[in-house]
Amino acid sequence: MNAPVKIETTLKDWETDQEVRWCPGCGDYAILKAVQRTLPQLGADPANTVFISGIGCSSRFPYYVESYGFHTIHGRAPAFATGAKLANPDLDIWLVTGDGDGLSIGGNHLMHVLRRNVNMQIMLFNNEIYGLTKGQASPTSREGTKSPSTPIGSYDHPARPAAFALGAGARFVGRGFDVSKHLPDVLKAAHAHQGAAFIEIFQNCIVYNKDVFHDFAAPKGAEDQQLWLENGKPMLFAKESKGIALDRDKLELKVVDVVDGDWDAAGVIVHDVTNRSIAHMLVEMPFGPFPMALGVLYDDPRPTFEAAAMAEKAAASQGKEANLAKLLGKGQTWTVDGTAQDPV
Ligand SMILES: Cc1ncc(C[n+]2csc(CCOP(=O)(O)OP(=O)(O)O)c2C)c(N)n1
Ligand code: SF4
Ligand SMILES: [Mg+2]
Repeated sequence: MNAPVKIETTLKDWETDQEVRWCPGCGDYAILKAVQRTLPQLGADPANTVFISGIGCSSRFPYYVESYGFHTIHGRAPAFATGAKLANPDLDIWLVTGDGDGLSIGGNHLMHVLRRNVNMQIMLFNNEIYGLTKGQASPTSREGTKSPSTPIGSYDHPARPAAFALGAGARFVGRGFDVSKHLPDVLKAAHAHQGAAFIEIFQNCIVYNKDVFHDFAAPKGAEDQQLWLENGKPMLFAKESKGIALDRDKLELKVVDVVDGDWDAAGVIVHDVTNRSIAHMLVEMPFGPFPMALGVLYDDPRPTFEAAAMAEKAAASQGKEANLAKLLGKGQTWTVDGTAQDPV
């Protein structure tokens, strides 16, 4: 694999001439801008960058980024992305999926790309609804969600995308939301991670599930409900008046008050992105009693799938000459007598 060549681009270089088909005011616009702003900062090369999506409003994303892209089939972006990565490990791949695409029909595929640790950035736009098909409940819809498929209210217990990713073996789990000014930082951290980097992005579907994240993601006034995690920094929120501590008897997280800025005395823990046990607690932390955990929740790389695949291929073919005829003639062979019409 070659080291990626960094090139200079601007936001404009990543914009396409395609007509954007999202509803006016959809959170997808803000995510698109965040990505288009981040790519130049990464030194990304449009000729080496590929956006691969499934089906959904979110999955229209590749049309709007001036790079290579595949708008594939429902839930199958991970399979296409894995194939592309194996064919050319130098490609910089961004996978775009939705809560329906990635966790309903594509839950199985998403699980495997994560556990295999194929090196790519995986952005799951979570709007807790099927947007494209006019607002049916999705696996992340809250209990009680009224929708065309759940007219009296959903009684399913919702999946938590970040918990799913961590449980599937992801070595990077990040979270952000559409209009957050910190989203590019989460994207940059995901890009720096070697391996499958999973980012859950809360996205406002203003038509079918308006403002479901407003309690922590409203453009103004919700900051106190956001816990932005930074490696090596204490877990503080609400203007540093509160923090997250570990209840050592129950082995669970709790919210504590911080008096006079003395977070240490309050027992607030310092974020260590490599601590998998704490990461499991952070992804499960219920919003309401707790703030929403955002930023880089977990980041602890291990060797990637394609590196292992390339190494095995190189070892298996070392000192050998490629000979397809020999390969096909190897082992048991048969001579077939007769014909289909007159079998022996
Ligand atoms: C095989 C198949 N089954 C069902 C559909 C219908 N379908 C299209 S998009 C979608 C759900 C998309 O939801 P999500 O991934 O959350 O994307 P959003 O539109 O919310 O961004 C469904 C069920 C389809 N296109 N193909
Ligand atoms: S239906 Fe919802 S998710 Fe889809 S484009 Fe409209 S606002 Fe966005
Ligand atoms: Mg959705």
